[in-house]
Amino acid sequence: MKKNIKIETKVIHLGGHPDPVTGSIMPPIHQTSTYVQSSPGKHQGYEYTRSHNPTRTRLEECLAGIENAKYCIATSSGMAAVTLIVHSIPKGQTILCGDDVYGGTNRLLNNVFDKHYDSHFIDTTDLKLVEASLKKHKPYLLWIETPTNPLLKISDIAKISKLCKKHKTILVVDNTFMSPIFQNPIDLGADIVVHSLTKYINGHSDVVGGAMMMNSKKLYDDIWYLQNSIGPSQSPFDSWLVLRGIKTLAIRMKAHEEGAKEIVKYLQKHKKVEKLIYPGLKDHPQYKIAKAQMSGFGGMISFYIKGGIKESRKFLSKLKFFKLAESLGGVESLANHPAIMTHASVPLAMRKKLGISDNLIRLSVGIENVEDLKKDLEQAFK
Ligand code: P1T
Repeated sequence: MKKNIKIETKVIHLGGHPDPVTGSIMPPIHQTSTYVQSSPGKHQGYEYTRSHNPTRTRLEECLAGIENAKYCIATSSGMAAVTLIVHSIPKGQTILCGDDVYGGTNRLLNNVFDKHYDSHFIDTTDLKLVEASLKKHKPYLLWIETPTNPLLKISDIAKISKLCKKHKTILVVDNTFMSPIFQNPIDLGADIVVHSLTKYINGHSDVVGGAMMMNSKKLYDDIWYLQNSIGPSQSPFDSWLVLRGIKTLAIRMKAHEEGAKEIVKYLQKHKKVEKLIYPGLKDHPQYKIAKAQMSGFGGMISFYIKGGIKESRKFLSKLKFFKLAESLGGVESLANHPAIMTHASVPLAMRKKLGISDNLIRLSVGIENVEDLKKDLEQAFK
């Protein structure tokens, strides 16, 4: 059934079968830490909420289904999902990672897991470099974001997946920016898909959560073992909130994209914009790949404002509907200054090389009326 139904239907129905006891159409919140056993070891599949919880199970069923995967593990944050995956690598192995990733992912690999693994950061939009690095470093795992945070670079998932298979490297794709509505990395050959549920999937800026989806039972079992041992499982209430948020994911993503396209048109003509980055622009260096592997271009826009830190600060502090805050993907529009906020932990030399400079601004376009959003940007530019 799952394969034949469209994603707009999946987001409403997966994980949502009526409660067998009461018929309640919405799943109950199993706000419990433990479960009564009839005799030692005799239970109904649930022993303790760190290990399993029925509300979390509903969420995991839904998340696996919308990413066309067999298994899902829902975690207490996006970073918890990243941590569990990296932890599953045998000691002494090497990780290859895209050079432009969320600042927290960079920090985790550079400053936390550096005691256990070597990490190399490369531009994964360059397939020759990817192949050469796979040959040279023989990494256990290749981690990519596409589109990247914050520069919206696009990597070719299908081609990278083929290279990874050839070199026996696990390919992980962080799909947070597109959500399963616009991109399904498993279908393109990724071994694991990761999400910060905090963003589009929950969509209402009231939950921090993460998830990973995969088809391999071995990967699932190994990582679930770590989840159970280390403990960053998603709580029942937050699982329920995310399950509720997902129901509108399809219409929200379309509204985010519609708004973003209008804002892009407005920014394109603006004399105070030095450079605009959006995967749906024909002059985006990977436009063709974006068009082929994504079914939408999403709601994230990055641009360089003319000037430097002074102009960025002035613009950002004048915005009214666009709230100046970390995070993205909620119904409300957000603006972010990556160099000072989300990517401050990326080493300065790397930021400079990538172009995460003082005049780079990232927008997460919400689903407000787009004319109001444009007026907001205009008064801040003025
Ligand atoms: O914040 P958390 O739920 O732990 O998710 C981490 C994370 C993972 N992957 C990507 C692509 C992300 O963007 C994030 C978090 N990002 C922000 C908070 C941000 O403003 O970019």
